[in-house]
Amino acid sequence: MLIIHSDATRHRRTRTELFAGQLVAPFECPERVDYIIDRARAEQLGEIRPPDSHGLEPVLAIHDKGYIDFLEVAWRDWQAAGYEGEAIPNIWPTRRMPGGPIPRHIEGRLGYYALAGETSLTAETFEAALLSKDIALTALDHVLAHGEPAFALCRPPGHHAARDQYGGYCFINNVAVAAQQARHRGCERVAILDIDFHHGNGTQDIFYERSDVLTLSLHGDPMDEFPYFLGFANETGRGEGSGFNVNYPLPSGTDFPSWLQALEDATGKVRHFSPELLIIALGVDTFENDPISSFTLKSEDYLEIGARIKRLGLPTLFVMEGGYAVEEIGINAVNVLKGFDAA
Ligand code: B3N
Ligand code: ZN
Repeated sequence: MLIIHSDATRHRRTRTELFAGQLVAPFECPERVDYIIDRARAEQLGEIRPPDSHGLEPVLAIHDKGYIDFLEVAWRDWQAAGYEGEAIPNIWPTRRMPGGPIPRHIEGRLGYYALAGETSLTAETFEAALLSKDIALTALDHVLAHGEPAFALCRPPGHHAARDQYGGYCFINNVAVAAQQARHRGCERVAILDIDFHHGNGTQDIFYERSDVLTLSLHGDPMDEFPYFLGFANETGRGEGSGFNVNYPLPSGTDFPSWLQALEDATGKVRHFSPELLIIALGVDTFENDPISSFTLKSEDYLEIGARIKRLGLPTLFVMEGGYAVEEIGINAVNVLKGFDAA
């Protein structure tokens, strides 16, 4: 399977993540990609190619221009305010003050455009987010041109990023940008199946009123897990999009047989939708030893996941999302791709 990868994803190395009232070393670190690419090479998974530049147009087909402009200048404005740490928000337009205009001050703008507070913004953030979407779009080019699968080794991840919000380590929604680009290039129906441990809130929100992009997500129950405020089973789409969003919130401790039941239901819905392209938001933070998640999948289970996805018989684009058990992330992510290739 073709892999799109860039060493430049290493340039985003933040020092801080806000967790449990402390600034800790971020779980989302450059080594995640090193382990995956090393494993892909060791397993001779396929050719590894760098991304091509795709510009901003595909991004602006999904994201708000004001939001993208903000990402571009946020670090400069944070520094200009005299702040020395990495940029994190500390006030939001919440229920009792949903707010008027977008604030001028960088603290107000950070709160306006952030959906959560754990993700630090730094000098490299904007470039990293652009590179990540180029990785996804280059892999998409291959799938569309040849009908063959491809793996976009994206970092930072994307599925939490909404039209005008970042958070959960995500800035540009790579799967959404790829899906919209596929629509633009003539695919009538696109399905996005999100198998990361966390609900793909950004992806859901972006396509919530559309029937041309089916979104499905298997994830930790938002009553107990990030992102807490979206991802419930009764969120099924709105208006034209009614019936085109499917959530599978699963309890803490979910094991592979239970997870697989949800996957089987989801793949049945994908089949029924009959998309021309399938995009897998591939997170492996469902792994038993993941430090921030609570499912119990084992490394060999990822082979079976790949095989089940292959059975759909669809042109398939894999896009990397989460996974923080760094030493096993390569084995687990590559097992999905190996399972797919072997089936
Ligand atoms: O949810 C967390 C979190 C939970 C448990 C942790 N432990 C036990 C050390 C640490 C953190 N943090 C909030 C940010 C989560 C972002 C998730 C990103 C992701 O993988 N999305 O798919
Ligand atoms: Zn995740």
